[in-house]
Amino acid sequence: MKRITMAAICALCLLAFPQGAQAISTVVETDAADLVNALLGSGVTVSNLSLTGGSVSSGTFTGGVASGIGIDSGIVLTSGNVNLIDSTNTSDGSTGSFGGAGDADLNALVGGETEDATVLKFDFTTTTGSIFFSYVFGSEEYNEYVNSSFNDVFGFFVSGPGITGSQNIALIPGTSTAVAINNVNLGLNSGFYNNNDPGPFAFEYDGFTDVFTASLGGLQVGSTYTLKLAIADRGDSVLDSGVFLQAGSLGGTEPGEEPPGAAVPEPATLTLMGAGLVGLAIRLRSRKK
Ligand SMILES: [Ca+2]
Ligand SMILES: [Ca+2]
Ligand SMILES: [Ca+2]
Repeated sequence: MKRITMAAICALCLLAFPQGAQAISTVVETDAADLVNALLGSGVTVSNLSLTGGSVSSGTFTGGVASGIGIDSGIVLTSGNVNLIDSTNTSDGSTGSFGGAGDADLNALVGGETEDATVLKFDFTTTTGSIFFSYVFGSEEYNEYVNSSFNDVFGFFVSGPGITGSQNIALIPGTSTAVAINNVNLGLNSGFYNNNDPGPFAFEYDGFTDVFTASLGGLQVGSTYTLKLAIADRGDSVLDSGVFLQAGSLGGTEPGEEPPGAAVPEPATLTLMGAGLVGLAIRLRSRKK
């Protein structure tokens, strides 16, 4: 009861917060090829694309720099509803709950069952022996549910020749620690964390990371590997989390570096209009027995 009362007070604070004009814009996209093509840069080729998740749990976004998240455009995978993201922080607990299954690799990362997983998976080859891409992780679980069992998580899992099982390359910089609610927040690795509760960013999620680069070297040039991008709720299926991947950043060289003998790729132009659906739900959790 105390939790609900506090949530109601926080929600009123959020409603009173001034609304900005430059919110991030999102559009639902559930075609795996369209998502991967938006992410793809140079030095990597892809095949065997697949997407599992909810009907509105994946999409594209624009206006990310204006909103303050540090990546201007790209694709977004969530544990809920991408339509809830494109506003200022209007709710303390925006939720898309689609009754989806969890993901075994994510269960292993957090030591328990996950729910509402969205998984984009494909095979790739690299011309450089490496892969790179840039991303931001954000969540509605911040800051109230830090260090609780509601430890929403995502992972970028690479498998293939020379790799035992699968290797998660979504790590806090300079560590072997997975990026998750309980691992990067106001109290832990806070230098990589941006608080948005109740503002100031034109973005629904209550907190988010800096822009991180996922990378893996030592791959065999021309050999086929699998990359699985996965995100899910932990503890229950409510309060969304999302990972935002930069358009054109999946490539064989570090973002911002020109590959040997190649022209600098033109940034993909996305002309996408967002549908403005705003979640105003006060946080009321429905716990599993
Ligand atoms: Ca959910
Ligand atoms: Ca929020
Ligand atoms: Ca959640």
